[in-house]
This record gives sequence, structure tokens and C-alpha cells, in this order.
Amino acid sequence: DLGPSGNPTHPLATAPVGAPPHSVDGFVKEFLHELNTNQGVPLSMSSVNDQYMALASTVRNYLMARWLETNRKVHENKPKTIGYLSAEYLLGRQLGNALLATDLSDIAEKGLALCGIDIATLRAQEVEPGLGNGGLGRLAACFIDSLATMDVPCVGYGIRYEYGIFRQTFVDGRQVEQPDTWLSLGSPWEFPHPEASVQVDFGGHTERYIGEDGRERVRWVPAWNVLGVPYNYMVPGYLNGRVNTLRLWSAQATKAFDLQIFNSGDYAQAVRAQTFAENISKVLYPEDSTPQGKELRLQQQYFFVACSLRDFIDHSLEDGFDLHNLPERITFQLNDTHPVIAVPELMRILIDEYDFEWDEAWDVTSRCFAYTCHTLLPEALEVWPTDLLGRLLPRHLELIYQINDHFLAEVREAFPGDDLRAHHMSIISHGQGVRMAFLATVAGTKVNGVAELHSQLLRDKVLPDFSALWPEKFTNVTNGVTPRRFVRLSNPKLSELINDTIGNGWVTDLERLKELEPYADDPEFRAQFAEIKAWNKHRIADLLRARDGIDLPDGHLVDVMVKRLHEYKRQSLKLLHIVSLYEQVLSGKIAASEVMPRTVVFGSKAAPGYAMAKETIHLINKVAATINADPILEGRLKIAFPANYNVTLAEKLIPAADLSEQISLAGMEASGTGNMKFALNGALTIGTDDGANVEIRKLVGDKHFFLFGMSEPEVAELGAQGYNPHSYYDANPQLKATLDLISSGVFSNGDRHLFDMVVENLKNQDRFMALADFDSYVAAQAKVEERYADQDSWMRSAILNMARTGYFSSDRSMRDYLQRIWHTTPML
Ligand code: GPQ
Repeated sequence: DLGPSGNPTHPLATAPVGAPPHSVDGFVKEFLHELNTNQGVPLSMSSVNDQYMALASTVRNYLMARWLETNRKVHENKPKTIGYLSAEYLLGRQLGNALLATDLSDIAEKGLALCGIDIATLRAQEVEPGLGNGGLGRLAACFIDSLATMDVPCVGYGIRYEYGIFRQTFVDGRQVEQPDTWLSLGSPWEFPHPEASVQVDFGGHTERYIGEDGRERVRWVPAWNVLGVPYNYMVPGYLNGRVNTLRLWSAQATKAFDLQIFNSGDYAQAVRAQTFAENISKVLYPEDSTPQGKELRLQQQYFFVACSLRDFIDHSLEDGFDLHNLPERITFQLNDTHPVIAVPELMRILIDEYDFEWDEAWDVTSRCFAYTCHTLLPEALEVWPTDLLGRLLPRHLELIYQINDHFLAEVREAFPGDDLRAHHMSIISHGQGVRMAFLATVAGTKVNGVAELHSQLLRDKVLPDFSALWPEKFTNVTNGVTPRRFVRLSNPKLSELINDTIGNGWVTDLERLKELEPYADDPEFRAQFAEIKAWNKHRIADLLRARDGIDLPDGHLVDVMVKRLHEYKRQSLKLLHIVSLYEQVLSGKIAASEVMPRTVVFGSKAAPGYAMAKETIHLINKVAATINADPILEGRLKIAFPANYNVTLAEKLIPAADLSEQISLAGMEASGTGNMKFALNGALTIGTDDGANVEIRKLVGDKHFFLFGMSEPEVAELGAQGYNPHSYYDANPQLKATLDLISSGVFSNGDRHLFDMVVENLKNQDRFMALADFDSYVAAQAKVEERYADQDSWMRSAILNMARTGYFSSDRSMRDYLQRIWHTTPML
């Protein structure tokens, strides 16, 4: 028996675990103790990694008492919990956040200095866990931070990928992917619990039999299984004594595999089988907003969801909970469709394992889940072929068919005679497979989009039949970002200025930034704000010099476009603007002296299989190399593309930005969250009326936002008319000159065809209408330059951007989920 043991009534067992004293002395003692006992080295012989590991366990020890206390209270009060199911968590570094949450930053710095250690060196030693691709994974990390800070019981469930998002390098301007070996130097933030492993079954077939009660029952006879080993991570609330849990599952071969090693005599074969099992949590699929239809991906999805449900249900049963009341205990929030296989899994558990009747099981299941959609791209909606699903999860496929039968009966009742509608709404599409977004919509108590425009388009365009059937199911929760990581930690100087001006309440009540509005008119405050912006620019310049050998010029407007490389996000439009400037100077249409000094920073990874995205990266790098090396624009235009953009880099880069590029084709970006981080750090946005840009612009005001491009209805209309990019190329001499310059070979050593893929696509396909928005974009950039020339006016707008975007705290998002979806109030 590997279950809990010991005598829980012994007084020592219930004594509170103390934290080390909150003092420099106490900290140093604890640190040296950890160095000696955990790393097994004296200070004099310790490596930077030893010191980092000891520092991490020191901070952990301060959090431990709170974690135990949180778990004790949860155990005692059994509050309703949020089970956040997400295949991705893009956490970023842990150390800074843990120090902040425990108010130990200063103490640690002083204590380490006494030991002759610069804390910055140890901070730099941490490798961030890149267990996500982009916005969706980072959102999950912000949400669990906010829930902990708001004292809401939540368990984040996900996968402990051995290799996270690839490390990006550039070779001759082309992206080359390297494995992300984030665990290689040890992982001081995780707590493995192999004794709490759960078994997950796969494959095989189903059998019908008559149960003891005389009813027909189904038994799944799986063909193979793996173990899910939980690794717990602390999710500390900000200065509130709460520490929630993130539980990430790692796949391991079961005993059956081990036995084969002894029995089969074929040692090599047995080890291969083990490798096969452990492949499941080996690597994060580097796909963003496009689904990966691979069997291993479905294995990952079912693996973590099955582990998580089993984990929660077993604990609930141990607590004496009746599964009929499961919806009072938990809401499982489905972070996009990746965890939606949880729906038939819960049905299977209730029906096959706990003898529920169909209606009873469906009643419980359909009250346990809620679904968040993060996209509008039709190709991004997951569809699993029925043969693949049936081979891997035969029982689940049967249950999905049954769910669909019940659902379609409801549709036919609501819309009698409308067979076409039922056909459109079917969860299983013949020829395609199981439409996971439909399954999630049918099963979820609520379905939400991630920004107002997105939720509206989700209702009207992606799921119109469903919103007609169940209008009350649909709601919006606009995304948010955690102010702890993305202002307080990432922008310490600005945080200090805000604290000095309005106090420190804003860190957990971000709307209080409004109190800064009057200071936009205060020249003294503006000067301080501008000084901080300049300091942040020097900070990133120092980092990029050391990290990438990139030199950033002084005194430039810093224009930043950081996000995954995707055609719909239109990095190519930004590139056309740059090339157009260069072309105008080369051809003498404007003098170099007329170009406002500007540094454009790109940061972007492309999915390894996404050829167009990779070619766009290649082109950006070649354009950057050419322009940066050409004396003609020296001191006027600089393009920096540091490789391997990640959370750690974002934290340094975003505070340095003057201009935030949010230029997706309207109707394509579900929300965006980078847009919020930039505005909160006092950058102005140049953006389309897309995603959360719409809400940002409404809040900051038109005067402080550079809007350009077609609106979503205009895009739809142009699409309906038949969009022809070539007509824009033909009609617009500057656009033509720009594209022709790329085809001239100046960026490719005379090779006129190197970038045909990108250029021909823009001229002839241009699915995301970059050419149609080109003029409007260039005009908006001219306005940017005009405004930036008046620094007072610019800084005023920058301050107002910060003061007016407190709405975009993920604390507010969590309040909205609590009210509109989870129907629970913060407790404990
Ligand atoms: N998003 Cl479907 C991802 O990062 N990955 C995905 O697979 C999907 C969506 C993003 C989306 O593109 C952004 O607009 C959102 O701000 C973000 O999710 C969080 O909702």
C-alpha cells in the first residue's frame, strides 16, 4: 500500500510547519543549510548551479508552510475547486515570482551579498520551463497565478513535457530548432509523487456483458497502459499566504513493461516498449493555433486528462464525496479543445465503473465542464479521425456516438424537420471525424471566447447553430495578464514610481492605475516616466549585446513585434513597411535624414513544419542583415531579431517598447495578450480592430492608439467580393516597388527567387490581406512618427495607456470566470 500512512493524530503530526525567519540572518542560515545538505557542498566549493539550486530550495522552504496550510484547509473545508485542464503552461522563470510572493526579494539579495554572491547571476541560471507554445499556454500560467492570489482553490492539470518548446537558433537567417533540455541541470521547483501514480489504458476493444443487476454493461478491454506520475509545483499567491498546486503528469512504463524485461528474454524489445510508453510526455508539439493530427498528440491529450480525472475523483471518494454531486466540487475548465476527451472519459468512469445510468451520468458530466475557445481559424479546430480515435480509445468513441445521438435528438426536437441543420451540427462529421469543439460545446455548461469581438464572432460565425439552440450557453471573458509578472517583476523601476505615486495596492487591484491619469499632465512625472523607459531600453540593450551580440542604438523609437510567426498575425506587413522605407531611401524618394530613428525588434518562433512561417523568418533576417549593414540608414533604422523569444526575454523587452505592433487581419486574432502587456508598460499600440485591441482602444481612447486597416465586416465584404492582391500590387507604385525590391535580390546576394514563396504568396494569394491594409498601415506609421517627434505628447499618451488598461489584469478575468462560468466565490 502506497497510500498515506503515519499517525495523523499525533500532536507532532498536526503541529504547523514553521517557515524560516523572515530576516537576512534567517535567510542566510537556511541558504547555507540547503547548500550543504541538498547540494552537498560548502559555499567555498559551490558552483553557480549549486547556489541557484540552494536558493530555490530556500525560497521553497518559505513557501512550504503556506502550501501545507492551504492543502490542510482544502482538505478540511472541501470547497469547490477549479480544475484547469490545459495541455500547455508557459510558466516563465519561477525564482523571481516566488521571491515576490514571499516578500523575500530584498532579504535574499542582501543575504546572498553577505555570502559574496550576486543574486542576478543566480537568477540568470534558471532555465524557464517552456511547457507551452505561445498565448494559450501563457494565459494558463497567468490564470493560475491570479486564482492563487485571489484565494480561489484551483488545481492546474497538465503535462510535464521532458522537452518543452524548442530552442530557436538561426543559421544563415534560417530557423533551426534545438531540443529544450530544461531539466538537465535539475528542477528544484517540482515535487514528484511516484507513489500517487495512476494507470492510463489505451487501445483494445469493448465487450458487452450482463451485470449482477441484470442490466447490459460494457467493459473496455484495453491493450496496453502507462503510468502517470504526478509532479507538483507550487503556485504561490501574492503575499496572501496561499499556495495552490499545479500538477503535471509524466508518463512512465507500467510494471507490465518491467516484467517483460525479465520474462521475455528480449531485453532490447522490452526496453523499446518502455521508451514507447515514456514517449507520451516526451515533447511538446510546437504547433500554435494549428492542430497536430498525430496519434501521439491524442495519446498526450487522453493521458493527462485521464490522470487528472482519476486523481480528482479518487480524492473526492476518499473524502466521502458522492459522485452525483461532483459538479458542486469542481468545474473542469477546458483550455481549448485539447482536453475535451475528458468528456467521454468522465462518462466512461461514471457508467462503466460506478454504474450510473446514462441520464444520470450525462447530468453530472454536462455540469462539470466549461469550454474556452481560443481561435477563429477554421483549420485550427481539432477534428480527430474516427478510425484513429476508435483504435486508441474504442470505448470513448462509442460514448461519443451515443452523446451525439442524444444531442441530435435534441436538435431535431428544437428544429423539427430541419435535417440539414442536424447534419451541420453533428459532433461526428462523416469523412472528417470527431469535431472536438462541437463536443465541448455540447458538454460544456458555458462556452466562452477570449475577447468581446471574438466571442461575438464565435457565436455568429463559428458556432451559429449552437448559439441559436442555446443562446444562454455563450458568454465572453476577455483575457488578462498577471500584473505581478508583467509589471511588478518585469518593470521594477516603473513599479517603484507607481508605488511612490499611488501606493502599492495596484498589484492586486490593477484598476487603481486609473489614479495615475492626472499625472499624465504632470511634467515632473512624465520626466520620471521617460527616464524609466530609457532605463528599460538600456537594460534590454545590455541583455541583447550579451545574449545575441546585437547592438541597439541609443535614442531610437523602439518598435516591437513579438508573437508566434503566423500568416494571420502579418509579420510580413511589418516587413513591407520596413522594406518600403528602405526602398524610398535607396531610390531617393526621401532622404535618410527624413527617416525617424527607429529600432524594430522581432521575436518569433515558427512551427517547424510551417514552411511559409519559416521562410518569413528567413526573409526578416536577410532584410535585417542587409539594412543593418547598409550605411545609408545608419543611425536611422535598425532591425533586431534575437533568436529564441520566450517569457524570460519578453519580461525585459516589453518594458522597453515605445510601440506595440498588433497588426493581425481583423477577425483573426482571438484576443492577443501581448497587446495588454505592452499597454500596461506604457507602449502605444499600432493595431487593427481585432481581438482585445478593440477593447484596449476603447479604454485608452482613439487619440492614444494608432488604428489602421479594415474592420472585420470590411474584411468579410472584401472576401465575399473576391479579394485580388495583385490588383493592389498593380495599382500602388510604392507597394510594387517594395515587393519588387525583395525580388531584386538585394536581400539575397542577387538571388531573385530566394523569397519567391513569400513574395508570390503575397501577390497572388495573400489570404490575410496584407496588401489591402498596406497603405493604411504605412499612413498610421507616419502618424506614429509625427507623434513621437513630440516627446511630451507621446509620454502623456504612454502614461494614459498604462493608467487606463488596468482592466486587463488576469485577476479581473478570473472574477469574470467566477461570476459567469464557475458560479463560485473566492473562499477559504
Ligand atoms: N492561441 Cl487555438 C494560442 O496561443 N494557441 C492556440 O492553439 C490557439 C490560440 C492564442 C490566440 O491566438 C490568442 O489570440 C489568444 O490571446 C491566446 O490564445 C489566449 O487566449
